[in-house]
Amino acid sequence: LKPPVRVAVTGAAGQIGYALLFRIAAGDMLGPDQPVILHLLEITPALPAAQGVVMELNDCAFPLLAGVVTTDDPNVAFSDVDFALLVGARPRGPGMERKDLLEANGAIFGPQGRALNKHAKRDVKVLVVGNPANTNALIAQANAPDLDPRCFTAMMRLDHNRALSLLAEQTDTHSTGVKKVTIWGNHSATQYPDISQATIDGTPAAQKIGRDWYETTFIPTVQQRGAAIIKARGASSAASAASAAIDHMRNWALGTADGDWVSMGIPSDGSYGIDAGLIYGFPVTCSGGTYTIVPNLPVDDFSRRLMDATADELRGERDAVKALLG
Ligand code: NAX
Repeated sequence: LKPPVRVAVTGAAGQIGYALLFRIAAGDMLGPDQPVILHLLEITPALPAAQGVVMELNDCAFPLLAGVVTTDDPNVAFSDVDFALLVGARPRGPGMERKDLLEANGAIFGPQGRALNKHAKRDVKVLVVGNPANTNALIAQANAPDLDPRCFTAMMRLDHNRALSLLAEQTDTHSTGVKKVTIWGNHSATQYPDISQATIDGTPAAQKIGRDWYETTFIPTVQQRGAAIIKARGASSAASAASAAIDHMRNWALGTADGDWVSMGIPSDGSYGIDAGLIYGFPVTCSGGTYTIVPNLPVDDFSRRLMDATADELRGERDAVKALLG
């Protein structure tokens, strides 16, 4: 076994936390030879519930679980962490405008960014799941000036996995046969699920599915899937969100498969005409613990329009939280 690594999870007593922690402790995220010490961050009133989760974690007697720290102090939660999954966020309340939501979350992700800046390992891998994920990641990053900006990422992987699954279902194949799908932009209804480069069992996806289905069914279904889950379940995606978070971190830490890529929300370097610095969903490959944007993909007019629309939304969110970006 390797020496243990420290993995922080915020919102640990929430529904995604409950689906996530047991899989991390079981080795699904970092592999069967990697012990983990979990750092659970919750708000003070939720600490008793978090303690209940710790009791259950202990009751699993996981071979890879090397310790659990539970706290309501980000300075403790992020001390020496190698990985941080920022799940806890302020949900939209009744009558809350988007601007209020962004600001309420700024009050969470600003201080968490500062605590990461002070206490986390210098090569910490941060994944923001809590919505609005891309802009929350931007806020945390802006408040962590001593960390590499590339330490901060946002989750597009649930959208990516949804797209794989929907394409597989439509073509009567398995999601493992679907490659090179990209979710560009914001984790929101403006995201652009792009199959222009995708293959299904080795055949270009465009030859297997109709353009009309792609534009009028596939794209809106992926964009609206979160709302459809809420309608069906009466609660937002939790196990699938946790599974996507595990996939994101595993690929970032351990690499992506040859001949394929994944979608991650990462700081734009200006690639594909996206403003440098925006946390935007790109197609990436990962190796040796770093991610690289897949270069030189062709972008047609249809794609350009949708990629720009979701970038516009992210610019609007960035402007709305300008005061929190230092
Ligand atoms: P829950 O409300 O079940 O849990 C959130 C937990 O976070 C609560 O226990 C709360 O006490 C805690 N929390 C709040 N503020 C905190 C703080 N400052 N520090 C530490 N903990 C804090 O929500 P859940 O269903 O787990 O969802 C969590 C977040 O994920 C939400 O923002 C949700 O919108 C977002 N999602 C993001 C997805 C994505 O693809 N990026 C998909 C799923 C999900 O909707």
